[in-house]
Amino acid sequence: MFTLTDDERAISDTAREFAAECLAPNAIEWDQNKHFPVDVLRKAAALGMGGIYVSEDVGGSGLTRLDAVRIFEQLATGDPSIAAYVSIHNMVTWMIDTYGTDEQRHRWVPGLCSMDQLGSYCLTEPGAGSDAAALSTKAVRDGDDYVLTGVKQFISGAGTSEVYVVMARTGAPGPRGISAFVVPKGADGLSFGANEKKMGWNAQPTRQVVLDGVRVPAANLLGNEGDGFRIAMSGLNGGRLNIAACSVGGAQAALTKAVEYLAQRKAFGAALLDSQALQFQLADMRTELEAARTLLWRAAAALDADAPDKVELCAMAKRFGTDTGFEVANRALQMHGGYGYLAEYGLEKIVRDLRVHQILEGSNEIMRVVIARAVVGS
Ligand code: FAD
Ligand code: 2MC
Repeated sequence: MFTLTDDERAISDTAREFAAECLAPNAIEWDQNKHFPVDVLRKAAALGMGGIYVSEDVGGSGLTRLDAVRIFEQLATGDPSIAAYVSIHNMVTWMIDTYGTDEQRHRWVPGLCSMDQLGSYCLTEPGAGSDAAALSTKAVRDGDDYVLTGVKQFISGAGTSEVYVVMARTGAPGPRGISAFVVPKGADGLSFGANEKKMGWNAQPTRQVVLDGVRVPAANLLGNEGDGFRIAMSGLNGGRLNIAACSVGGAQAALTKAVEYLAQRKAFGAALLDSQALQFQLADMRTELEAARTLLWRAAAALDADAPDKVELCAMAKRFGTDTGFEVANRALQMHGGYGYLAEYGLEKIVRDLRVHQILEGSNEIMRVVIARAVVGS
């Protein structure tokens, strides 16, 4: 697992080169102008990144979760916000590929893999975030259709995306009363809130998705009635790994910048890099990132193998990778002194982008809930 084959190395190198050429040079400007670079996303898709672990018969790349975390780490060295959106899009695409009928797969997945159509994942509501099974958006069967009514909160890509996977209640309270639907952008009654003003992740939109009697054919139901929560959660296992990979990649870029900066910055008659106090900090940052990466690869291998402990391993990797990534990036900012606080150095943007990874795709407290349940056996 720790020695990459030539193919695996080539996949990771492709993502790193794409990040260096197409993401990094624009990342600060996209953040400042809140620009969502859909054209650049399509370039990533042309390299196979729109459906990384999606079947090849519908346009996917057919790679592993281990490949995916390496790709997302590399993408995030150029721009964590864009890498994270590509991760969410991949989660949506995988859910339709995995739980859709052949007809659904052929209808929706090719356009998602090419990123001609973007995808959004709609679980959270104003009144149900961490306690996702308490969601109240309703889907009522009416003849050959379902009619969806409710509000989804904080939806990444919303307004721009063409394909929305929406979790809605078709049955009793609790997780087993939830179903998953594919809702296309043009549906009557579907509208979007304002683009939220955020601390980070400014290069991708976050909006409410408002469903006001949205009618979709019953053929848009993914799986069976009542399967929606499990579909949503199984999508998130990989999503959590990818988000942690984005934290590791963002933090690695910050660490690289810190080493370069300390080498050229003089104080007290020498380069700051000569200070052993700072060298020890760099050593710890490198070590902690390597530990996060190692756990991430271990969890990705468990997901690939469908191991019995995959859920808690994904939660551990998400909790540890996102906390470590944020701490390392924040220390790299500190090493830049006042310049770390200026936008043009790119450090403060990485810190702002990585902060939200500790909150979303299941907050790090919820990751502890998941891990603790496995530890105590409840
Ligand atoms: P709450 O659930 O209200 O939690 C508040 C605090 O209490 C948190 O710190 C939480 O960890 C803590 N807490 C809650 N329960 C417990 C407990 N049992 N034990 C200990 N602590 C607890 N959602 C989507 O569905 N799709 C998206 O695309 C999406 N994108 C997002 C993009 C951004 C920029 C943001 C900010 C959020 C996004 N989310 C998305 C929503 C995100 O998943 C939720 O914000 C997150 O799950 C937390 O839910 P909440 O905000 O309602 O917080
Ligand atoms: N993988 C597969 N199945 C899972 C699962 C997982 N990670 N987590 C739960 N399930 C299954 C579980 O096995 C059970 O199945 P069954 O009905 O067969 O028994 C079912 O789902 C219900 O699970 P629980 O009984 O554990 O449900 P509970 O209500 O106790 O909550 C909890 C579980 C707290 C872990 C869940 O609500 C959760 O993960 N909350 C966080 C929400 C979240 O992650 N939101 C992210 C939104 S997306 C986002 O932020 C983006 C940026 C895209």
